Amino acid sequence: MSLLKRLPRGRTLGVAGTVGALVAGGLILAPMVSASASAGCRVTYTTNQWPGGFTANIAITNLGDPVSAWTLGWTFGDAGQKVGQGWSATYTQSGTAVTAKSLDYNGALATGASTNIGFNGTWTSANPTPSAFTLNGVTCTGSVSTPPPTTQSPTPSTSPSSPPPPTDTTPLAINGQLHVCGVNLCNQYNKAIQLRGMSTHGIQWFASCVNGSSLDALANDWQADLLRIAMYVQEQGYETNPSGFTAQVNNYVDLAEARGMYAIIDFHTLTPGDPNYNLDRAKTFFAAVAQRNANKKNVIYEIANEPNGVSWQGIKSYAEQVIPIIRAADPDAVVIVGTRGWSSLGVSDGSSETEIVNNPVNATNIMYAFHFYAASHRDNYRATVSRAAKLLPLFVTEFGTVSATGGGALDLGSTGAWLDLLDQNKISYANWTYSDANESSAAFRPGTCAAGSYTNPSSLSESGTYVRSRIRTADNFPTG
Ligand code: IDC
Repeated sequence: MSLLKRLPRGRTLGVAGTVGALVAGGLILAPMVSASASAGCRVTYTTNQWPGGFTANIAITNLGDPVSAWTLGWTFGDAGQKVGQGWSATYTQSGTAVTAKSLDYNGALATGASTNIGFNGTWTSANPTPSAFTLNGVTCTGSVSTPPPTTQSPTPSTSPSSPPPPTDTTPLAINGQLHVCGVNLCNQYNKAIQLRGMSTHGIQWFASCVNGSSLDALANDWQADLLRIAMYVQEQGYETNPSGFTAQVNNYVDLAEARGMYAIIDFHTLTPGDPNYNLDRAKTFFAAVAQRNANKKNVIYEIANEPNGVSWQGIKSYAEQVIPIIRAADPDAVVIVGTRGWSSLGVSDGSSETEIVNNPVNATNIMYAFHFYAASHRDNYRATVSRAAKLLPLFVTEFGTVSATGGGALDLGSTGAWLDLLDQNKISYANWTYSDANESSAAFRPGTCAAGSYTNPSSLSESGTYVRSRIRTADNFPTG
């Protein structure tokens, strides 16, 4: 894929302006002998706050010897302050004491190197500035030997804590291991990105459309970043042959990886809609795929396709049982949680994103799924996504250009409005389906997969022609 020409669009959380900035600085005695182990750190803690909530952004600079992993500790000034969803670290809180532990990709900090982490939190009676920052147990006071700037400085591009420039131009090579940062998906350079790609149809029915040749077309002709692997659990899916479907999914992960694409492993629950019906299967399946793919950088886990007929509390309970199983095997992967009302953020059940904002899944590095079918879901759904995109990390793991049946007439006006909204908010998406099913949502005309004619323009359906043209535009992944 080519490196891109559009500048990345910056985005900020839609909350009140910066109200607090603290530099935990000062002086300590510099070591007298330069060869002795030295320690020290500087922390800049900045918050945006609003009644009851806040976002904290924390810049950590290592002023001591290089470290390969770090734990930042601090003390909240008020017992009512609580860490909610965080990014770029694993957070634990006990009373007013908080620790943030580094992840695999940001643990190494050379002398003078900086890294940024953050979290969304809540507060009750007061939101005072925290104090007593420590890095690996050493108090962060700054250092007289290398006078720190008084404000956060950007990480130098030569810093050993920054990954080296990519040597290849595929989406995977450029972006590397992904993580959630605020409401965005971020790459190995801690920059917000949007992934655009296609979902398979049910792999129990359309395996003939997922192979080296079709994925060559997806990576090269479509210039896609992403393959979603839709593994139905019912309807002749996983439940009929767990080991066979697990192997099939792993094979597709490898095919995507070899072509520099990300792969979403979609546990495609649909009917019944309560994911807890499949809880034991989910635990078995995700333990296996997370262990097998732990060292890959291209895997994203989607734990329940479209919960329906189930409360948010029921979905959250399911997520809080499945996510730890994934984390135990593959700690740094992004996990996507389905939402109420067929992953409509609750809207199709008469609810809204508020139920999630007020009661988020208790886990870090997660995103929430939103699905739409452009001919069925229009302005009120778009208004919800516009609002929710400022509060929750969203991933459109499935959308159609057609009606929610997967068939019927296309609505390209509505599809265009949707994709513009997703582009503006850097929300990643996958289109239903990269198949030749005899339904208008399919990207290829019937017979294409048997013929292997994926790059023939006449093989594309009307939907495929439009979606390919949107996916093919330059990505402009930021690296600096
Ligand atoms: C549809 C398929 C269709 C299949 C049906 C039942 O397109 O061929 O018969 O599922 O398995 C979703 C679901 C997705 C649906 C799709 C279209 O995630 O499985 O696929 N859709 O109805 N949510 C909204 C629409």
